[in-house]
Amino acid sequence: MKGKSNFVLNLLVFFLFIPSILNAQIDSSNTQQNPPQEKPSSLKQNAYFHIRGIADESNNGDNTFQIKRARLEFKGSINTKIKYHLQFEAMQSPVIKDARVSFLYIPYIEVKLGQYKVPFSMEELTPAYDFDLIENPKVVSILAPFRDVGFSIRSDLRWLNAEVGIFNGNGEQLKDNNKKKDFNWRLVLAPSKIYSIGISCYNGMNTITNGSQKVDVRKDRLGAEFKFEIDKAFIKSEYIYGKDRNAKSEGWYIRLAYRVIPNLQAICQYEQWDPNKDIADNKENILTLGTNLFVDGNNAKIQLNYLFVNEEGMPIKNNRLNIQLQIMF
Ligand SMILES: [Ca+2]
Ligand SMILES: [Ca+2]
Repeated sequence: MKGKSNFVLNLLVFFLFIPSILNAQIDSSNTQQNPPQEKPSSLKQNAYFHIRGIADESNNGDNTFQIKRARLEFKGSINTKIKYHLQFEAMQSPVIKDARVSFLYIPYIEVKLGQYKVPFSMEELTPAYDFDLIENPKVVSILAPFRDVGFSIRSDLRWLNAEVGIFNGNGEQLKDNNKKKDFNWRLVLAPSKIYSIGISCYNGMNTITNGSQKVDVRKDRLGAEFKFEIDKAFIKSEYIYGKDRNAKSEGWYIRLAYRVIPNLQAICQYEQWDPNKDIADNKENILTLGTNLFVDGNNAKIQLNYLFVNEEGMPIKNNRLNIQLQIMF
């Protein structure tokens, strides 16, 4: 796996730098005659919050209203070559979610630095105000690496988007607790505007405390994703495999959505989650039926989801109803 990863990394670096070298040559001749005009800085700020209601039929499940998110976001650029993104979660005391700077000095190349979502899985990389459903599929919320501190290099071409990154491996706002850095890449091909296909890979090392001993354990992830989108409908699907120490887990989902009328979207998702591949009959199969009512686009949106949760072994009463109001301004 490691040999393969290195090979793919070399291939990625090769593809990432070819266009930049070619364009650097073209640009160097152009810039002598026409030095680029620096644009004034820009700032786009927004805030959004989620008011959620949950009715879970299981004995110890939630039956509650809650404020799920209250986020403040500042995005913009200092000049044509430096962009930034700062996001706070303000539910209790403010917590930094994103603190990222992007350098755009090389054509087609973005160098990102700071704390942000690790490039892995299209669902994980979707901002929370754009989620199709109230909850992420279980495989994404459990296996996909979320935000971390580090840096990555991204190249966005018309039909190819590639990103390679190195992160602490410990999550949001945490320093590294070992000498190893986690390595990650994602490659998405979009040969046409209506569909894209991608793969993500993550290889890391977690240091855990076992009694008085510190032990290094591997954390590996492999993901595949597919999206097909036409005017009123889309299909999205992802598969993620995870290995933590020797435990292997995996899951997938397929989601269909259709705009019944311009303001109303109907969604159906089927997902499967296997928390341990070495144990039989322990998979969870969840069917989610949902609607999104766009009262005012994403600025005022009401989401209603019902989850039919089916266990492979002994069935449990644990279906649930989620309702969420999103306000964004
Ligand atoms: Ca580390
Ligand atoms: Ca059940």
